[in-house]
Amino acid sequence: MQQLLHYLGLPLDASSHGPQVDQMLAVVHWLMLVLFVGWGAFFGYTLIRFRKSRNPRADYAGVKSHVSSYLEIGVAVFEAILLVGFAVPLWAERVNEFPSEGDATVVRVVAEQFAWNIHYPGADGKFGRTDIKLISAENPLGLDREDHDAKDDVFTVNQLNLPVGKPAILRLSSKDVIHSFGIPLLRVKQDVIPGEVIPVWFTPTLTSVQLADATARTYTISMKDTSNALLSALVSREEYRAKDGVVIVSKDQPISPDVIPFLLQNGITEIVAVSPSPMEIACAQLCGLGHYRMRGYVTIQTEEEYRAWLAQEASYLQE
Ligand SMILES: [Cu+2]
Repeated sequence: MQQLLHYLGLPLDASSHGPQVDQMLAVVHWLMLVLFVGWGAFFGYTLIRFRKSRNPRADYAGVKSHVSSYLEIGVAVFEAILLVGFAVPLWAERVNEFPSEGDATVVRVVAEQFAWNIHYPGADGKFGRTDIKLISAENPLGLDREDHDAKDDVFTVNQLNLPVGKPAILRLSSKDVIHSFGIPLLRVKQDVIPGEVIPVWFTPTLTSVQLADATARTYTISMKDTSNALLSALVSREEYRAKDGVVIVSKDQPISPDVIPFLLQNGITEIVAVSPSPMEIACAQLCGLGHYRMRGYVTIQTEEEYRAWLAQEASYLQE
């Protein structure tokens, strides 16, 4: 069933709790498949069994057997088991068993129409004071730089970086309307409500590089425009050189339609490519006219890369 779900569009899982969510999805889909086939067959049976030619007069007493009631009870019991045995324990772990903040990466995520503001506490690990009156285009969080704790705080817009293998706690809030924070690859989705701070947590298990390797596919190139339009939205996962050694497409670079003839001239007919942003934050709540562009990018790094990135972001503060 998992294979089938992946085939139908279930993305790869890149979080430690993801397998439980996927198992739940698989079990629910099995139940739905059984119900669909079962009730469909039952419906077909009743159409034929109680057809007009065989039953010219209505039977006002109706069915005496209790088989359908027992079936109905059986389905209800199975659904109760799904709920109590699978869904509730899974959800309880998500909302009750938060890791301690000392062992986690803690980040604030402030949604607005139509962007995700990401607030890192900086080296001191403390989030600085924010004030609604200080909010401006340059200061979307309203961070009070006079506040001692705020001096080293770093923020980004639509770019969430996290270290791999370490729990991440995200404190979600909204400046305006209800949004929904969703990262399908991390099996995370949570509505973001103005006036409330709602935490979510997860542990990423794959770095963005590993994810790119896992999701890269081989594409056959040709002179057909349609396939090349698709390719131009991707980046190459490998370097491709001409016969004389000149690089035609570099690794991690976009594949421009202009280079396709050169690739073909050099006997290259297949190219390994991947989405430039394999992991995205999608707003999953219709939040206004710009909802479609409320998209953030997630980069999962090794601990060292993450620290280096944070240090680099912090270095811009001095300038
Ligand atoms: Cu939104």
